[in-house]
Amino acid sequence: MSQQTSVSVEQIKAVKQEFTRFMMMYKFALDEMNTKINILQEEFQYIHSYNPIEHTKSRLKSPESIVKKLRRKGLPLSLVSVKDQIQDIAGIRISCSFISDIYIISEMLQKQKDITVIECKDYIEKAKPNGYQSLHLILEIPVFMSDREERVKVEVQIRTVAMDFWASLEHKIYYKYEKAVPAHLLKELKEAADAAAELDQKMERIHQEVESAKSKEEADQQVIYIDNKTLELPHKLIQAIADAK
Ligand code: 0O2
Repeated sequence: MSQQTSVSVEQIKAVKQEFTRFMMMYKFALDEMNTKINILQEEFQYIHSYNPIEHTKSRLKSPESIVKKLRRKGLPLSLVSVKDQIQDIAGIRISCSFISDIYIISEMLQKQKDITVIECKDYIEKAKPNGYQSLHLILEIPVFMSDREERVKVEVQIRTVAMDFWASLEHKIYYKYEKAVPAHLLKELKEAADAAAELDQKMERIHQEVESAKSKEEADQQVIYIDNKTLELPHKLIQAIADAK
């Protein structure tokens, strides 16, 4: 059944237009941030010969979720309060293989000149009581549109595949039980989070050992890899560049 409304067709049209423009700003911010992440990923692959990012997922918060969040926080229903108070309209989740990659990616993003770091929450250093682990950044980037420049916030969540696996299951359970999760499941979830954290630490140790062996091997090979091509570096060139430093 459609809701009774005193809003005219013209008003609805105008609001739709305004809201679309508003959300487009966040869509462009996501596009920009995704481009930044792709560049970092590709550059990292060349330098370290492995891909630090398993996958990324981005989303715009739905109008319904925006309204729910405003209500939950007791904020007025207006675009101004959305822009000022809701930090995750645009969200990107980056899944990495190893814990060290999370901090490398985070550093690389935070160092970029056009990015302002609004907030950094480290739930890896200090997990939430339920076991949730992730690194959360609220970053602000400029978005250039035809008639104006806007500074737009993007929430970037960086975590390992194991942390992501756990968080997805916990999220599903939380919603299935409408936030009243039985105590035995909470306990099992916490144990699963501890097991995931232990696995991440073990994988990190193995990764560090393999990386240090790889870097010794690579120093002996006089080649570089660009655009999937192997290019031989003449010894004379290596010598000259090394001497010039
Ligand atoms: P959704 O549907 O994923 O977007 P905020 O409410 O964002 O203003 P808060 O709660 O201090 O402030 O932010 P925090 O701690 O940085 O968490 C924000 C997001 O992290 C959440 O967004 C979740 O995506 C994720 N998150 C945080 N804690 C947990 C957790 O215990 N389990 C899982 N599975 N995810 C978590 P939303 O808006 O709550 O939900």
